[in-house]
Amino acid sequence: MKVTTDCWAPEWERIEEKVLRQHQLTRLQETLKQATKSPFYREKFRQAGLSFPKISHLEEIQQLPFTEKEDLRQSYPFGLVTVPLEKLVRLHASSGTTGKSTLIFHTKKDIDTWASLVARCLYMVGARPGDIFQNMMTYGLFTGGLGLHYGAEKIGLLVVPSGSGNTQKQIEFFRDIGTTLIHITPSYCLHLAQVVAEMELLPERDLKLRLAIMGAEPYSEATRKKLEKALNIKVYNCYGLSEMNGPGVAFECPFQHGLHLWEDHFFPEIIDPETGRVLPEGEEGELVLTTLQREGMPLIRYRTRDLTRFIRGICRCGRIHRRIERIKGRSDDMFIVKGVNIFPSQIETVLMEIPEVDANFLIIIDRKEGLDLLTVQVEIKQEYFRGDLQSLREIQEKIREKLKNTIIVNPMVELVEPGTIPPSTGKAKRVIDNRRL
Ligand code: DLL
Repeated sequence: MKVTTDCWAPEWERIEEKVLRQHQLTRLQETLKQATKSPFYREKFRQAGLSFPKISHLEEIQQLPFTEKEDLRQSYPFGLVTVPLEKLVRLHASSGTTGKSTLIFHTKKDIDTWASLVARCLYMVGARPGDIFQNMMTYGLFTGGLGLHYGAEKIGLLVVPSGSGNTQKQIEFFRDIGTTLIHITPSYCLHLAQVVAEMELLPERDLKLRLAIMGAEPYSEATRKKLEKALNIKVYNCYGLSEMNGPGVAFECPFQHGLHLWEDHFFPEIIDPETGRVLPEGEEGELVLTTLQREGMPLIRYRTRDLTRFIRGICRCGRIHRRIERIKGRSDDMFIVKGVNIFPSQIETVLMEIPEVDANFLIIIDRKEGLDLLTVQVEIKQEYFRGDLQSLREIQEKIREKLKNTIIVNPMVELVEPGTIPPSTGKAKRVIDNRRL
């Protein structure tokens, strides 16, 4: 593989460790000063007995209280804002929340900083002027659309803000204008690949796609491989959350051994979600992030609920920004069946390694007579429905066995034809837990 190690922002991407840590400390001190301008943090620090928190070593951040999603809800709408209204230029909101939305406000400087960060990510994986970038993420309050848009324009890519949905039209664009780069959720991309096949297009013959940026939800290596094969593209993982701007918090470099978390913008910690203690490097836990560059709404020790670990050592690309492993899932995504903890990503990993499985699956949990029942509906490629019943039964049994080996619980497996489960064009909803209804 030809690997590009060029940087968009060499002064930050090639920064030395010592200089980076000093920069983090300075930025952290400034961030704390800025945060205290918001009513929320003034009160939070007062309650923690810190009238003005001072930090002289990075480790001292551990003495500061966490910020949680619930804090943002309680402070709705402006409680965490640190600048006058006339300095704010953009509002985004976190997806998938119940009750009050989680609002994030940005100044002009925040938006510019975010765009530069995204440009860094895209450039790192080889996006260059001349690329045609179809941004197939929802534009709006969700950060996936606008977040990548400005970074891509900054590099000078030709941006097609097509948004999500209208899949056939999107594919016509691929063909007619020669799209080379897409940004899409993995679950929507699985559906896209299905429609490309239905339209009888051969990616290597009919399309010019070469790169896909994928994130906003967890996906396994098996899904990546499946999509790379189906669309003849290279897939790069992009992580982010609205509370930390959105996409671009961490991104894979061409060596694809974890995602570089941009430590000049965010101070990361991995904690034990139960005790809140910072874990030794390499242990899996919850990612906690502090903004280091944000002006309009800095966040201190924000609990992401995302589970990951730091990968030890320096990446072969030379960037010293620490890498995190692909996100396993959110601690609040985990469900318990018959006392066993299960993440949807475990089920996804098993299914996407099975060649007969098509694009989509759904996990349904019921409780009957006090017992939990786990059903996994799986779309199987059309050709297997043309065969005999016995071979379908064998596929069903194979899936059940493989799932049971991984998740311990014995699931019921239902095989369904492609297109039976409504496809998602954004973040997929994989679990229906009827016990919670
Ligand atoms: O999903 C921001 C984003 C947009 C990231 C486009 C990447 C690409 P939220 O809607 O606030 O923001 O959801 C954030 O999505 O806490 C994770 O649980 C999950 N998530 C985001 N990226 C990944 C990823 C956007 N690469 C929540 N892998 C986060 C796994 C991801 N989970």
